[in-house]
Amino acid sequence: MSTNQPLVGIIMGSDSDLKIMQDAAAVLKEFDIPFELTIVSAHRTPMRMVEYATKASARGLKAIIAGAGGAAHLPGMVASLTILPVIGVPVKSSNSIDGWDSVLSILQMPNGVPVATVALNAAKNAGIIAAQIIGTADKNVAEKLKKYKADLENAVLEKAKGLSGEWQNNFDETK
Ligand code: RP5
Repeated sequence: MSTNQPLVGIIMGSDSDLKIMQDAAAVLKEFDIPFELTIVSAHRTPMRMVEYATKASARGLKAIIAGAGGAAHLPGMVASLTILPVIGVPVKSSNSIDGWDSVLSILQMPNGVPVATVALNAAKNAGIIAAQIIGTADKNVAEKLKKYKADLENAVLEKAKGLSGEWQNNFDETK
């Protein structure tokens, strides 16, 4: 990609979320998509959250990945303040009981204000969704996504082939 203007914003409620959220950044790096990453807390820095969300679109971002744990209000509140797609990452944090609190806080949004919620701690998938959003308008990213999918498929086919010698696998052996 030719510009360094961030297209995806990765935000999280605390630096303690970074060990999970860095997986989203790694995907965007892999797809060569410019991004920014910072801490925005819905509860501890509410005014910063409002400023971030309300200015995100005008600043050129195309999607926001928001991660938080426990009473995880950041993704939903950001979604309420922007027309950009918001991808929510529930984090199993130190203040999360078992992860379900984070999942449900992000998942159970009211009609009209969706957050595209990935699985618990699944920041990698959030990065892939963001890449897919960017890929709708960028053919280089779209090509990388096609290759990524093909690599996933080939990895499984190789594993299946590896099993065939030791285990009965009529499905592949008759091909
Ligand atoms: C949430 O509280 C954050 O997103 C984090 O997951 C959790 C714990 O934050 P710290 O107490 O570690 O800063 O708001």
